Amino acid sequence: MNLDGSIPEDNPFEDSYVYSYGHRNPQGLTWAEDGTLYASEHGNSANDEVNHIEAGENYGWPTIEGEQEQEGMITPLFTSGADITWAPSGIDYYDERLYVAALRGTALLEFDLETEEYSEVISDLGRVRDVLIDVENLYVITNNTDGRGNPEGADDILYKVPLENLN
Ligand SMILES: [Ca+2]
Repeated sequence: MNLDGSIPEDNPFEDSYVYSYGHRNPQGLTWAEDGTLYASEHGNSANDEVNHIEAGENYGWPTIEGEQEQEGMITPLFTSGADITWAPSGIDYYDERLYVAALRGTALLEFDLETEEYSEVISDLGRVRDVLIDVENLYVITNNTDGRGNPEGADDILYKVPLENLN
């Protein structure tokens, strides 16, 4: 949607705000410096996803999920698979990597877009709801008091971590 409420002229479907579809429970959006759009999404049971979003594409739900494939539908860049739940929430981009807050994964996950591998870079904070990266620092905020976590006295907490301390 344009900021004045009108439909962008280059949207993929005529007279429609719809940009992409077949999403199940998307929780976060972020853009790389070149304008590439990414989204995090909860699967129905495990099969969580990180997708590269392109105009007019169908991201599969409810026909396919996780690593399943079908013509005309997009299989995610990354999926937790059928046995692992991340419950991915907020997402941010930095230096060819995606950083994703994981509620059930209770970690900050780093997805390397070049090697297509991922790892936990911050853990032991409980449920992580969102992540934001500025020039030199990464911020994560926990969500242990949402009724699904095990809050401690000081929860919830916003943490600031220098990027140079991540790896
Ligand atoms: Ca999907």
